[in-house]
Amino acid sequence: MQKNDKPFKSGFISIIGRPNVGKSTFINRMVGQKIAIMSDKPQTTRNKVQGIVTSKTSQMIFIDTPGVHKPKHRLGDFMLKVTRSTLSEVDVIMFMVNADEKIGTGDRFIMEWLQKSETPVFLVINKIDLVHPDQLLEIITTYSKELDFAEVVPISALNGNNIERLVETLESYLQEGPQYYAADQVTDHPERFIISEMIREKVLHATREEIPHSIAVAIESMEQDPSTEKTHIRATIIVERDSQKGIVIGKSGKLLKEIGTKARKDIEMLLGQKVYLELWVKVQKDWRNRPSRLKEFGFNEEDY
Ligand SMILES: Nc1nc2c(ncn2[C@@H]2O[C@H](COP(=O)(O)OP(=O)(O)OP(=O)(O)O)[C@@H](O)[C@H]2O)c(=O)[nH]1
Ligand SMILES: [Mg+2]
Repeated sequence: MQKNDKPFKSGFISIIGRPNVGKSTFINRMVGQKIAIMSDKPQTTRNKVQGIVTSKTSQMIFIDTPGVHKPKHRLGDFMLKVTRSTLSEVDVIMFMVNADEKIGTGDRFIMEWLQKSETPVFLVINKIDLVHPDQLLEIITTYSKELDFAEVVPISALNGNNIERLVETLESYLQEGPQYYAADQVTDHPERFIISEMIREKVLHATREEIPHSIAVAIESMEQDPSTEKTHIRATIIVERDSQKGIVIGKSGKLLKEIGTKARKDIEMLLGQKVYLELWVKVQKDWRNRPSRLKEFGFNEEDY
C-alpha cells in the first residue's frame, strides 16, 4: 500500500428489527444476489445470514437476523437468541423499522436491548416508497424519543432509494481492518443451506396460515450427473401434520410441482448450472419443539 492511500476499512453490521420490515430484502440488494429468502409472511428468516460487500476501500459484512417476535416454540426461542447474540459482536447496528407501520411493542423491546449497547445504532426507516415524505419527520421524532441514534437514514430496500447514502455513512463508522473474505465471496453460508432456503421460500410463497411456520427443508443429496451434466438435488420438505403434507403436495401433486419448478430456477441462477430437483414431503410431528430435530436442521442452541 502506498503512503498516501486511505487505509482499508472493514467491519460487521447487524440488521435487526421486527419481522417483515425488509431486512433480508436489504441484504440481498447490498450483495446484488439472493442469499437470504424473502416473503410477505413474518418470521421468514430463521438463522443469521452474512452478506459480504467488498469494494476497493472497504469490506462490509452485513448480518441478517430473524425478526424479533414473541417466541411460541423452541425454534422461536432459538431465533431470538441468534438475533440478540449478534449485537455484541458488531461495529454498527442497523435498527430497521417499517415507515408504513406504527411503532409497536416489538420495536420497544428491541430498543430496550439497544439502550444497553455501546455500539452505534442507526435508525433505518425502510419502505419510504409507501409513505408521503411529509410523514418522515413524525416517524423520526417518534423513534428518537426512545433512543439516541447515531444516524437516521430513510431508505427503500425494494427500489434502492437512498441506499448509497446509507452505505457511505456506514463506511464512515468502520475502523481500519483486514479483508476477512475474498472479494468475490457474497456469503459465509454453504450452498446447501441457501438451496434449502430457496425451496423453503417457494413453499412460503405458495401456502398460507400455519404452513409457512411449520416447515423445514433438508437437502438429502447433491450430485453431479455426468450423463446430463445436471446437478441432481434430492430434498425433503418437513411438515408437522399429515393434513399439511396434503396441502403442500396439492391436488395430484400440482402444488409441489409448482414449488419445485420455481425453486429450481432460483437454484440454477445460484449455481450457474442446470438442475434436476427431486422433492419429497415428510411428516415429523412437532419438530419445532424437538431439540434433536432442531439440531438436525441447523438450529444449534450450543452455537449461541
Ligand atoms: N414497498 C416496499 N416493500 C418492501 C421494502 N423492503 C421490503 N419490502 C417487502 O416487505 C416484505 C418483507 O421483506 P423481508 O425482506 O422478507 O423482511 P424481513 O425483515 O427479512 O422479515 P423476517 O425475515 O420475517 O424478519 C416483502 O414482501 C418485501 O418485498 C421496501 O422498501 N418497500
Ligand atoms: Mg428476513
